Amino acid sequence: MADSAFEGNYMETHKASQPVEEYFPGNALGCTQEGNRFEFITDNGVTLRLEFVDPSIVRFRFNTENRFPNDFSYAIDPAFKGQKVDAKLVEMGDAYAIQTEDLSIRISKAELRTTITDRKDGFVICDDEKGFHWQDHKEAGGEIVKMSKKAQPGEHYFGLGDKSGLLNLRGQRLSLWGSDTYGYGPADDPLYKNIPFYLSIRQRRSYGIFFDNSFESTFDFGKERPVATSFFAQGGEMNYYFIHGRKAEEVVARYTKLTGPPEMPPLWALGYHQCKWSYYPEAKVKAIADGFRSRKIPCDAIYLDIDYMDGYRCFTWDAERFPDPKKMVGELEDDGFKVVAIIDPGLKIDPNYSVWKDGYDRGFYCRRQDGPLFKGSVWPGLCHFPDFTKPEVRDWWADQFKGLIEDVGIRGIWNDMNEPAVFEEGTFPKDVRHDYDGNPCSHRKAHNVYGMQMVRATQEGLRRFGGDRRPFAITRSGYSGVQRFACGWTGDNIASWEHLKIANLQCQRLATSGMSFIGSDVGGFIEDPTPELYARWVQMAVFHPFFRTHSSGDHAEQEPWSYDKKTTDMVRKSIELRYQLLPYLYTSFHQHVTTGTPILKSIAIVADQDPDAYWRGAEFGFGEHLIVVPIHHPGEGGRYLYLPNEPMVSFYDGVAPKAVGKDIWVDSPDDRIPLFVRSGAIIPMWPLQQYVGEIENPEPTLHVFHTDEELDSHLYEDSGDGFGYREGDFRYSTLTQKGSDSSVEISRTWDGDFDPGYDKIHVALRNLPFEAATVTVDGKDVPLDTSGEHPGFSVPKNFVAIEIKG
Ligand code: MIG
Repeated sequence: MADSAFEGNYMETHKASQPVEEYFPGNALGCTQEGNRFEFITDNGVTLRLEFVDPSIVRFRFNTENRFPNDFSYAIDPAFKGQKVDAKLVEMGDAYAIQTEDLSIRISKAELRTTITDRKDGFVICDDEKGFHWQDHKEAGGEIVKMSKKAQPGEHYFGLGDKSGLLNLRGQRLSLWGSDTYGYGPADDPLYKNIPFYLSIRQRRSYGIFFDNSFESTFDFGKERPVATSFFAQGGEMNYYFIHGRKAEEVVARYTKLTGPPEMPPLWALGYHQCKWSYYPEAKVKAIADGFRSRKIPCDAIYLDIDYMDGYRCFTWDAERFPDPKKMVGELEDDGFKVVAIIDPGLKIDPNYSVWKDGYDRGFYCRRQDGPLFKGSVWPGLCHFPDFTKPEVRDWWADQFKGLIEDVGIRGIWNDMNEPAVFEEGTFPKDVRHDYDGNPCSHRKAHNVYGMQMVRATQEGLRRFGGDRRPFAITRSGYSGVQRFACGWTGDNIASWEHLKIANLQCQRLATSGMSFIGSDVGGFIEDPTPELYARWVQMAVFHPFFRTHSSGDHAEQEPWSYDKKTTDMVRKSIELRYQLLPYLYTSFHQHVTTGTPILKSIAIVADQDPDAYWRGAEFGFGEHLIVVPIHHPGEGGRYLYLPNEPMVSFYDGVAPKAVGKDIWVDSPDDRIPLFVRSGAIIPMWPLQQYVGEIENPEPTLHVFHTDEELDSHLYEDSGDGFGYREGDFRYSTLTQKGSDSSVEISRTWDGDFDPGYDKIHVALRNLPFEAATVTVDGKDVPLDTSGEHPGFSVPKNFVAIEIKG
């Protein structure tokens, strides 16, 4: 029993001296098949339900009482479509085998242990060690359900949401129990979000495990015992999905589809955002806005933190600080600013506060086990907390947004403290009751989904009162699938170089865990950054889908111009690059939405066949064709870095790196970080704007990076807001470049019939290795313009073929 003392041992901390008894499934008595579903029963009363969700996803559900509880999950996307799979059951002497075209799943008759192999070459993909087992949860009832799989040689683990340590999880043990962790460090765990999904990468093969269980859970990647990767939860079912993929990126995409990608965000939300705890009164908010326009630093959104409210009462305004919010928001809108406001879950207990009173009268607040309402202190003082796991409560919460959104014109809602955080005890006591959408339970089960259900209700409010606008919500906490409802930020970090690095790791990791629309508090929330740190952080965050500076009020100013002129100029230049890259980012977002593919791709995912990439953390892919490498240390005029083993060039000057597939030194001046682009890529960019929509129908420029081979790139266009894109009002172009040392051919096809409104598209040749003698567009000769920064030419918006000859 030596190893059982660590595996999810709830008793460990409480009654360490008591021995823990572990139970195992016993011997299979038989197996039945019904279409995609197989059911095994054992002589020990254990049932395993194995179901093919589609050819690459297999669900495993174990029950120890021969009686499965209601099958309900907040994570699985209701829009996800399974697929029928042709699966055959074979009985052998000591095992059963289920065979599909791709996979063979062997289930041992003793203890129901699973071995998943590739049907074609017999490669063992994933193999149970102890397999399913459990122990009784003496205090709370039910079981601590456990699974141990072999940690295979050469196998590495990624994902698990917002963890702040090394990307590669092999050797780590981490837990999921959403926590408000002000000023967390690299060793702190758990943090805010709860995403029980991990990705296994090994040469030749990847797979993922999604443990859909919302109780507190723990994942041990060979820390206690190097031979085993285990996961377990303090209650509920052993209910997990095995997700197969030949490429690591496919596994992430499939997990993201299973739990649901987000919808397209409003395009402005991909611009730069400025936040502070707090900008008030109105005059201050306007001065900040003017600060951007007068210095010509692009910005799309400005934030109101908790001080806009009347005594921190949600859905109210402080009448002195903001006498006419509608007018203020309107004036900011005229100047291209969208206003985002914060909201917290706790509602102040105050009979004169109508929102609290209404929720109280309707019985919408969480109660303790024996009946009384749960009370906890947050900013407004003692509060009650809505039970967001109840559909009627979510509907009521959504209704509260009429004032902010429809009447005042607030464009986005920032959901804070939704772990949920409570000052006294950190969070709710474990006995607090929740509806869990008609599956009543305690806080032990609902804690990790509470924040997600809050943002779900908030998003509904944005939809309900936002007219034709796409909802924009932000969340601090969440469970798998939360990406359908909100983008996220990584909470209360610190203005330190270590935290710049942590922000890089966290954003990559969250993208690996289905949440690509993610960013950090740029510059750090706590304390104030040096000018150099701030500039380096902005340079990295240009490549984080959610791009927002935020800082706490008790520290220094943190606007792009709060430092010296050199820093302001560098920051401006970086934010300008972000605005120029918006069509590329928007295209990546579309790919994320339609296929689930992540926008940020850790280098281990990009180079999943190269073990040299598995322990790296700095380098990451941004969209289809860019590789970004932040500078993590002060005073560094360059760094060692690794690039995937494929032809690429520097984005800045089109020059090839010294080598790919191994460490090289790359210079990096103060005003930019290393940025590489795959040879053959076509990167769509926009002219500079101070905010999205400043230029009506901006004409894109296609930046063409030469190749001797062939490569596809894409451009997605739609109206930038509203829902027409769902009905085909978009245009998704595929641009194929074929090149040689004396010619380039670009051909184009597209889906959708969106008319982008402009006339021309521009082409910039970034590193043509020969002198162009002729340029032909759709059969007509076009003159080459060599007067600009890059040689180029213009083409009609509906061009289909370009030929350049030397
Ligand atoms: O207890 O609203 O993480 O971004 O500025 C602190 C005030 C509450 C925590 C958030 C932070 C926000 C702050 N909030």
